[in-house]
Amino acid sequence: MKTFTKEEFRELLDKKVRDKRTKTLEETTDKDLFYAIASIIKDAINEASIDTKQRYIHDKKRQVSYLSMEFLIGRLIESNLINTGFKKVCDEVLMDLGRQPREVYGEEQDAGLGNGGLGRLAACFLDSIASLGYAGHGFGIRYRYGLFEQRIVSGSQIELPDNWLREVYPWETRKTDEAIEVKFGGEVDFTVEDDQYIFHYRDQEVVLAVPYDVGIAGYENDVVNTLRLWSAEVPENAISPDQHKNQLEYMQSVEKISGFLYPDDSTEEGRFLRLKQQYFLVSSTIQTLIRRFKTQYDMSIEHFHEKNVIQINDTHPTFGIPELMRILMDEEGLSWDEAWTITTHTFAYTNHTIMQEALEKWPVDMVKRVSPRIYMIIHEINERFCQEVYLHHEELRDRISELSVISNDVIHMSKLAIVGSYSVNGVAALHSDIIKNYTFHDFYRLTPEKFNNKTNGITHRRWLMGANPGLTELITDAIGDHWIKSPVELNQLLRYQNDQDFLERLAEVKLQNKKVLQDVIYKKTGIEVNEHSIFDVQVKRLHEYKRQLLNIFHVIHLYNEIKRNPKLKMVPQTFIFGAKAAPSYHLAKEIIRLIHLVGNLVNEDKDVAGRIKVVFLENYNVTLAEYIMPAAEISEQISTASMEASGTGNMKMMMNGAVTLGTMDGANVEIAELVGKENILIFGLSSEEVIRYQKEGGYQANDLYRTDDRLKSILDGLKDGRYAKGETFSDIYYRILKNDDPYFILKDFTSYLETHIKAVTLYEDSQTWNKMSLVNIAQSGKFSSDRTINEYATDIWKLI
Ligand code: GPQ
Repeated sequence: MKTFTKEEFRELLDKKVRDKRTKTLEETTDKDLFYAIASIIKDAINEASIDTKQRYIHDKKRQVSYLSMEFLIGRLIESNLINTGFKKVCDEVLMDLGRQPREVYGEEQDAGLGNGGLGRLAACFLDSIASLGYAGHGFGIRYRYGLFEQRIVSGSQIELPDNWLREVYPWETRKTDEAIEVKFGGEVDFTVEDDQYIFHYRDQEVVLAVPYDVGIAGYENDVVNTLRLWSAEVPENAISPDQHKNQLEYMQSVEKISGFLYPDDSTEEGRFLRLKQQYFLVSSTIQTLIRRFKTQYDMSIEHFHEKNVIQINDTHPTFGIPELMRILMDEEGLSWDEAWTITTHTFAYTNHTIMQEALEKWPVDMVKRVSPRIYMIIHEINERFCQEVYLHHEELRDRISELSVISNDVIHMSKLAIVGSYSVNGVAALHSDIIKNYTFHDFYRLTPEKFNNKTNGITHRRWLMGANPGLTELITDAIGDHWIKSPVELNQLLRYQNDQDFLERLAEVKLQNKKVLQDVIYKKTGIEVNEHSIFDVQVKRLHEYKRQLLNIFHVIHLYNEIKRNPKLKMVPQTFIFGAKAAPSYHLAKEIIRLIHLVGNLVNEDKDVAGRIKVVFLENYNVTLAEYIMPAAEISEQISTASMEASGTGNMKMMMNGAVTLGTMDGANVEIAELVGKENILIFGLSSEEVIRYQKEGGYQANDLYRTDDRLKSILDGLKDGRYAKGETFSDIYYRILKNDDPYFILKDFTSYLETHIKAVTLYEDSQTWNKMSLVNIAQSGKFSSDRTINEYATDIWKLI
């Protein structure tokens, strides 16, 4: 990558603002500067992207395609500045101009093309793939509207459309000449010629998939890979098929395919649209990969899998398996067996959940409507698979109905993904064990060699270097900058465990970051928080299994204690929440309302006198996370054990020096192993205990409600309106007492409480706490997504 002196960069910036914004530097707004800087970066990225691509073609590189319905990118400007090496000079030039770099970079709209962890993981992976120099590209959908913008009105969540493309998105390039036709619906029949089935397709709806490419720059290595986002358009000159009234309506119905991330799944129409999105992504992507293979590699199609691996991010892109079969057979003329060998050597599947209700299932009828040929192929895959089990795996004969991909006219996508892939991985050690021993145990018995673990990671370039420059500098001052290319070397920091001076500097960095967040909180909510209070943070999607309810129950308990004894001495604590609830998830929305109303009660009560405060930050997104993670002190990772596949917020906070207060779930288990039990706060049931209760029963929430006065008071308050000026929360109350507390909130309450008391005691001894914080940072190198991607590249993708 080019390097610039300050003078050169300033000159270039001057030229760009004149050229792109018809202004002089002096006249520019922050937005003008943002677009001018983005344009400078993009020129450099484009150059490097051309070189990277030519090198891959020349070397006939084996490439990985990461298929995901979600990429939760956030802003790109800072991470692009870091990776291209322009950050320092750009910051300096802006400051010379009397501008605040953070304000200028803040002009970028978040690209929120994902819901939460799964989508953010995909974005971190792209950063690591490029930074490690692997040939790998992302494929997703360019949703016109990303994850909704959350507003809170009288404590309740309201969703607004996320109009992220209102202005030009500076990082994308539209590639009309590489558009692909995706064909939906219609009918298929076949004729037999020379013992070969020939399939004939009729009356299909043709949709044009137009790619928008976003360059993904590696860290100071001149590598630029691509994230290709598909947009749905009406093909030129296409005329509305009969069922649509007019051309405008037809265009709108086509464009809907890339209209919204996660269309409403509470209606049949919304679910059908989601299915069309999935097929749209895989068909356009796989057609492209086949086309590239044929033009760029001098090999026959039988060798496709030697040069391509397709990683599917959860089951959402699983229709890629029958789609590749279809293209290989119907368009490339291969036999079933030839096509199956190639397909099952191409796909690798990552599972991200064991929650039964989240395992995708599609009704046969719906799949037939999207593509009858794809359904036919799935049916045939399953017939042959069941036959194989029957004939060659006698020990599993009585399990065939459980193994079958299709049952009761429903397609089980995880089963299809396992049958069609050569690798199946979970995202943390515990989760991968649960998959093998419980969720997919029958498949594990059948093909144990497919199953493996790849513990998640996060890019330390965004989550440490980008979000926490103060800590980055402190670390580099102490141990040099080797850790940037080799994050496990953060463990060199362990040398400073007992260095009082260093620990104080660490605490000072944290305090400064808390002040920055304090300011954000004040601007967004008007709440004044004490920067010396403990910043206790739970930020993640709102889900019952993540147990934000347990957290707010604890707050209610503290409030009750203060009311009972107004003189109670207490270390000040600020409980910070950020969470979006799925629009149709009623209970999740009720929990948001509860957090708000309890927050109002606590924050306004004179008796509390600032000892505890509750902050709910509206519209939690990647950018907000970049302010929160560096300021967190207690990282709440309190899912019901066995239910959080991995978690990645836990890693982000650990890397920024927070201490985890959590259950033995997901990647928390690995955090605990690394830092040792004196540097983490663990509570609650183990995953085995939870799984045993689920299977065998034996836990009754009502017993605890009756015998524990603290719980009785908290729960009764939900019904009598005492927290919320008469407003009640009966649905939450009944969920716990009538549905028998499916997430074990009451069961884990006491140990959660005790662990908080322990946390506060440790915090009061600042030397001890700072040391705990340091050990967490020092051991966080494992959770760089560079480690994760090296494992994928070696064990699954075979790129090296
Ligand atoms: N996850 Cl299946 C999502 O964010 N969305 C999903 O649809 C599914 C999983 C999360 C999972 O809950 C977290 O535990 C993981 O850390 C994350 O995926 C990335 O693997």
